[in-house]
Amino acid sequence: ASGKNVKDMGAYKFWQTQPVPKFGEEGAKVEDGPLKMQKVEDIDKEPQPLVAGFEWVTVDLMDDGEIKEVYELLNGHYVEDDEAMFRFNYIPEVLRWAMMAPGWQRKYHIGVRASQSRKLVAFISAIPVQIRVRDKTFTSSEVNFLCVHKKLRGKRLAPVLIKEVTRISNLDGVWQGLYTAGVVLPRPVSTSRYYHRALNWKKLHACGFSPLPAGSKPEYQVRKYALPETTATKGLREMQDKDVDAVVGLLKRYLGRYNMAPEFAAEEARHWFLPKKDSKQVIWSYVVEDNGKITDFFSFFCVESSIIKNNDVLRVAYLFYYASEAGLSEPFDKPALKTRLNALINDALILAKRAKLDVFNALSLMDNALFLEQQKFGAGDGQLHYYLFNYRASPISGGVNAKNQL
Ligand code: NHW
Repeated sequence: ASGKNVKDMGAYKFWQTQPVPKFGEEGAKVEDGPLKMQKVEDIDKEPQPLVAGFEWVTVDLMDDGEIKEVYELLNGHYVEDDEAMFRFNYIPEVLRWAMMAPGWQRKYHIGVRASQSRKLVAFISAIPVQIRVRDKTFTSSEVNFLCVHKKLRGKRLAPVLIKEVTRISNLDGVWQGLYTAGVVLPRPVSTSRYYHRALNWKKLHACGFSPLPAGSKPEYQVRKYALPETTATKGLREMQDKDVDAVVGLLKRYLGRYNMAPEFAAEEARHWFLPKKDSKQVIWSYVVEDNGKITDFFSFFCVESSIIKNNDVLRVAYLFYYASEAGLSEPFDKPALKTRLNALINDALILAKRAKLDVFNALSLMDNALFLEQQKFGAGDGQLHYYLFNYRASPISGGVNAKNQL
């Protein structure tokens, strides 16, 4: 999470020109809403020109050769940890899942090529999402995979890419953006911390991810993180296509407890949660069925990280969405939700281990504070900041941002 940790807007030459809230205004009592209003007819019809020798392209992610080029750019140049030990390794299956969600359009898979060599040297993408902030729901472009080749860093290409994805969105009548980053920019709407739970402690230790705590021994650590072979929750099974509507309904009610959340249409839930059986598994989703009723749901996905020093990969599970009737009782029953989430997440850990994943990550958001410690997650160094573009919203607690007091 490098970058300027200063809260001086003048330090942000690009961001100070953009419709984003400024530091220092956090406490001001203002209504949530757009910062800048524009009309489609006032938006440039053409992209900003690039410096000589480079040209804009759109990338065809259906094409195996082109997706491989995006894969290779990100594999060599995308996000690393502070010590440059690990770098995300987004395999094509994950890239397609992330960038070809319902509503995707090729024009949002924006690349920059070197004119002569045709090499892909920069990339940015977006997909449309429905996002609810408090009681308002709006369409926004969720921007991801911004990447500039290491040799072209520091040349102000990132702002040009960001302006291009903004222009394409605006021409579609989309005026808001949503994105996350490890770096501090003006100005997060919410901030979360990463937590990690070892599944394969030996491998995590060998690659330098998990240190041996002072006074401990490797065998103690292995024992600490041991998990049963089989899950414990009665009625737990893989989510199937027939569960989509029930999951959407349950999620809508459960996510209603938070100040900021996506709204999933059935077709989106199908895309995000049901594994594709014909390619490498990216997403795992489970439901609990009790007398024909879906009472609980959880999901996790896998993104590999390259271990830079030895050409191996870590298979990292990320907790995705979950929901439980236990959080929806009136009045709210916090101990009941805590017990239920611990049971569900313990089962998620068992299933992730069975899928040969090495570590399970979760953020300090949703109701995760109710299980992180008990399930032996440890706080990481990384933070994840959530941002909205052209939308002012008073800050949303990143810890546990449920409306119920937890
Ligand atoms: S966050 C991951 C971003 N990617 C990486 O970290 C990969 C490794 N790094 C790189 O490739 C998930 C480069 O370092 C990048 C910057 C490309 C990051 N977000 O070209 P210059 C996402 O993909 C600002 C936003 O010289 P560079 C979300 C920086 O503060 N801005 O830098 C992406 C400075 O501006 P300032 C970032 O190192 C969301 C300017 O870039 C940023 O060669 C995008 C410097 O540019 C970041 N992660 O390239 C926003 N990192 O004001 C979408 C740096 O300080 C907004 N910067 O002078 C919404 C648009 C849609 C709106 C719809 C209406």
